[in-house]
Amino acid sequence: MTTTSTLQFASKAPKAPEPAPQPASTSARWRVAEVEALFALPLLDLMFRAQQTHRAHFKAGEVQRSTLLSIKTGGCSEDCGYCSQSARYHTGLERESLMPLDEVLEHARAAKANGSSRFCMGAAWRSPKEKDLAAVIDMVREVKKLGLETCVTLGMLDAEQARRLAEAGLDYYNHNVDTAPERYEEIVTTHTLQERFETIDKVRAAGINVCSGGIIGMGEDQLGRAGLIAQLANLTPPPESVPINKLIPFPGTPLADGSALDPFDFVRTVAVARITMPKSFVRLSAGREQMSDELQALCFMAGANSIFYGERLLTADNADASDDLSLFARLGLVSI
Ligand code: SAM
Ligand code: DTB
Ligand code: SF4
Repeated sequence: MTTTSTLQFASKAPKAPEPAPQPASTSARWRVAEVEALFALPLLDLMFRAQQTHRAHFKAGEVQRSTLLSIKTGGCSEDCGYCSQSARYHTGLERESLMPLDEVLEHARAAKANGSSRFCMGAAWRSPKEKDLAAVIDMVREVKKLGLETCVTLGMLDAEQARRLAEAGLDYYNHNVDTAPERYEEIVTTHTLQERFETIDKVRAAGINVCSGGIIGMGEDQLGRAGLIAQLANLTPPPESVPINKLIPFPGTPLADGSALDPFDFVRTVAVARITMPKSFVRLSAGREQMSDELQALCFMAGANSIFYGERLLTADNADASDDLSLFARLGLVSI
């Protein structure tokens, strides 16, 4: 080591990172401009802050694993522009009716045996009909008996439906806000963002944990990502679980062509979610199959502490479980 280089280095003592913006008071809402300012931080400062926040609330390296199952596939009345399951688009997806209970339980047992702690059942409905809800309630009861946490995503609920799901022991309800408020109507026209919030409120009032997040890579800019994260962070309380999906472009959907997304902007979104929702589980969700190990490692450093685990998401392939196990081993991650 030469003295010159040491001296040069010492003369440029690292400056402490600029304090990043915080909401004005503890009860304050995050203003979109404050969240945008987080996005604008140099990546390494943002990552440092996200790690600090993460370590203040979670054990570093512990990652929760959820397994997804599509219990009713395709034929959905809604027109969500990203979705392979909307009946309005020709995506080549075969419709399937509601899966029988014994088949669901087979998948749930396999998920448990593979080390998942939560089993998430998804149905392509605008909202569940009475007969369907009764069947899903049986599924929730029986999956819970296996010792798994339960999550379902069934579309819009009324208060009574939420109460009955809670009574069956449902732990989480997934209902994403998906994008910034300004863009919602560009992506979906058959229901409103306000209706999404109403369902989230009913779920919360019934005592069920909320899982709500969004999709990155639908042509939004940094302001759009800030708008998405701000509305999630401003839920009181923020969702217990925040899935950050990367758009999987499906041929036949309006978003089939996708849009260019700088992978670092995906990492930034995870980091900003971590900082603004310090106690929430932030889940690295759809799109992981296309991500390199290095990109996923950056997402874990940015504060992601949950993944979907298992060969399938709902209709799309997920990252290989064996690749995930090897990645966990290489990164020293522990599943919880
Ligand atoms: N019908 C229910 C609903 O809309 O809430 C549940 C199923 S829906 C498929 C659940 C979530 O999956 C969506 O809100 C969206 O965030 C995500 N998703 C759907 N298609 C996707 C895609 N092509 N790429 C990334 N995420 C997607
Ligand atoms: C969420 O935010 N992502 C999951 C889960 N919640 C239901 C669904 C991802 C779906 C990806 C596309 C597909 O498999 O059809
Ligand atoms: Fe797809 Fe859910 Fe929208 Fe139906 S409501 S089109 S399943 S995202």
